Amino acid sequence: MSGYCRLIALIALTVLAPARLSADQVLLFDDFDGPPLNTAIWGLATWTIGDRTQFGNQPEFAGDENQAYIRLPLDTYNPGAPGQRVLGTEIYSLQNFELSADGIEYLARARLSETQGGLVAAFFTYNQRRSKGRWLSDEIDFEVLSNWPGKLLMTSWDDWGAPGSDYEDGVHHKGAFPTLDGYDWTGWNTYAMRWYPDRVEWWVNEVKVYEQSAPVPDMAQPARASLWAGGTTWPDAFDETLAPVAKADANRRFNWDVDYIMVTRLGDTGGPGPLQPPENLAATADGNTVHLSWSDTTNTGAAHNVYRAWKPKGKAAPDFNQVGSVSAGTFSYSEQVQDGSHLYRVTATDGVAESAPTAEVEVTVGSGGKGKPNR
Ligand SMILES: [Ca+2]
Ligand SMILES: [Ca+2]
Repeated sequence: MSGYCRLIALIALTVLAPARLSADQVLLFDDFDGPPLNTAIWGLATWTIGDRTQFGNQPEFAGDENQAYIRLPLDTYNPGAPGQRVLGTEIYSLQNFELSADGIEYLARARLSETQGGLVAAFFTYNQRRSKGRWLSDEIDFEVLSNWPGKLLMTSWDDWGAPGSDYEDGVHHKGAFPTLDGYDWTGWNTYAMRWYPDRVEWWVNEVKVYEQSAPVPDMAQPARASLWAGGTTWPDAFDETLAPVAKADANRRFNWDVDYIMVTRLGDTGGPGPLQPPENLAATADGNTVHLSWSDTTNTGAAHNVYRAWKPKGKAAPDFNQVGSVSAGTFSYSEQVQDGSHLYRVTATDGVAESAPTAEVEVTVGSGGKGKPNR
């Protein structure tokens, strides 16, 4: 396709593209309003994590006057490995959610009403794939480490396990562990991870508390929640007093309570609207100089492209070629042209997208007659 035809195609696409005003779309919602766990939505982990937690515990349901919720328990007595591993719980959505242009939000309301150290209570995403003999994982996390009142760990991962992967390398792993004003993980809080093509945001109680532009996962991700015991290889999360016990009557139980989990494909209503055509395009001639002017009240900060047409005899539609552009804040354009009649139109552009064109204006210079191709 010649550049000329490509330009026409671009304009046609611009005109035909529908306004992008999609609303949020809920992809998953579970209010955990009573047993049993909906196994059409959720799986239960059975693997081990760290060096002393076995998953496979059974969630329970509870409620108070305000809400019903699921409890993800951790027992220090594990009948499958007494005195060896505690028995934790992880639920994970069977559905993986694809990243979309306007973002995916993973939202949960949860509490860890415990004061025992060594617990890791997580709301997160995780997926992995096999590549060249390695497992590569993508992940976004909220993690409450019960060793640290008032703090919250937020991390993203991309292709973790690829050659060169290292903690805080900014490519495969990066995170933050701030103390948040007024934050108390022993009470109910909402936790939202917003996953965009160019960044990840972490929101607590509808306030953005952290954001980073790398790493950004790209694999489709399920929603997950878990409670486990940090291992000796993770000193920030480890507490030796949270130890596996050998006898059932010595068991202690801790719970990560989750009121609901919701996954939403975000609409684009939060961003600027699509570019609109400029208005009031007018043309005057002074000798062989054409002066164009227009106004633009809707595209703050946009530049403008100027197009001129030559309409060969017998051709149904004029062929417009871009002849110039002006930077933001300029609403006029002048040029020398050959004798003839010329058609003009103007678009707004932000450097990526381009608006539909204005209505055409015609101006005749010199002795008139048909204009010449402007190439
Ligand atoms: Ca990846
Ligand atoms: Ca609920």
